[in-house]
Amino acid sequence: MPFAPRRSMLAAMALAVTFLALGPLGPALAAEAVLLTIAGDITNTNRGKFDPFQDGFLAYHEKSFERAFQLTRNDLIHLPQSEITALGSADTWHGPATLKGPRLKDVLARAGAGAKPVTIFALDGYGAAFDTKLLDSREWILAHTMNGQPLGIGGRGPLWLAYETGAKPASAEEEAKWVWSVFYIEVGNK
Ligand SMILES: Nc1nc2c(c(=O)[nH]1)N[C@H]1C(S)=C(S)[C@@H](COP(=O)(O)O)O[C@H]1N2
Ligand SMILES: [Mo]
Repeated sequence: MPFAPRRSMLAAMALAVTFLALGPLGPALAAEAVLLTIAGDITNTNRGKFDPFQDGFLAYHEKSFERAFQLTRNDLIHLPQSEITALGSADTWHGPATLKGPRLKDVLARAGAGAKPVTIFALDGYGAAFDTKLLDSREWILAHTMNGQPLGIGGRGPLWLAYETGAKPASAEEEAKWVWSVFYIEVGNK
C-alpha cells in the first residue's frame, strides 16, 4: 500500500484547505459582501443612489438616499482596529466581552461624513441618534468581533456599537446607544 499514506495526506490537506476557506462554522458571509451603508450628508460615495431592487432590505426599512458609501467586512477589518472590554447592564451578560473593530469616527471619515450628527440603524429597525457632542464624548467602536468570534446575523452582528467600560458595567440608559446588528448609518440632520 505505498500510495495510501500519500492519498490520506492529500485528503487531509484538502480538508485543511476547505477548513481554512470556510472556517469552523461553515461558509461565512463573503468578506466582499457589504456590511454597512452610510448615507446622507457625505462627501465620498462609492456606489449609486438607492435602488429599490438591489437595496431590497433598505427598501423594507423605507430607507432611500441619493448619496451613499458602503463598506465590506474587508474594508472594516483593514481600518485601524481597537480592542475594548465592554460590559452591559443586563443580567444576560456572561461578564465583560472583548470587542474588536474600527473606531466609528474612522468609519465615518471614509464616507467623508465630517463632524455631523448621525442616526445608527439596526436590522431589527432600532435606531439611535447621536449628536456631535455624544459622538465626541466616547471612543465609539464599531465591533465586528466578540471574544475572537466574528459577529454574525442572529447574534449581535454584523456590527455592534460600544465603548470601553472595563469591569464596571454601563447603565441601561448608556447602553441604549449600544446599537447591535448595525447595518445602516444616516449622516446629518433629518
Ligand atoms: N438592534 C438593537 N440594538 C439595541 C436595542 C435594540 O432593541 N435593538 N436595545 C438597546 C437598549 S435599550 C439596550 S438597554 C441594550 C441592551 O439590549 P439587550 O437587553 O437586548 O441586550 O441594547 C441597545 N441596542
Ligand atoms: Mo434599554
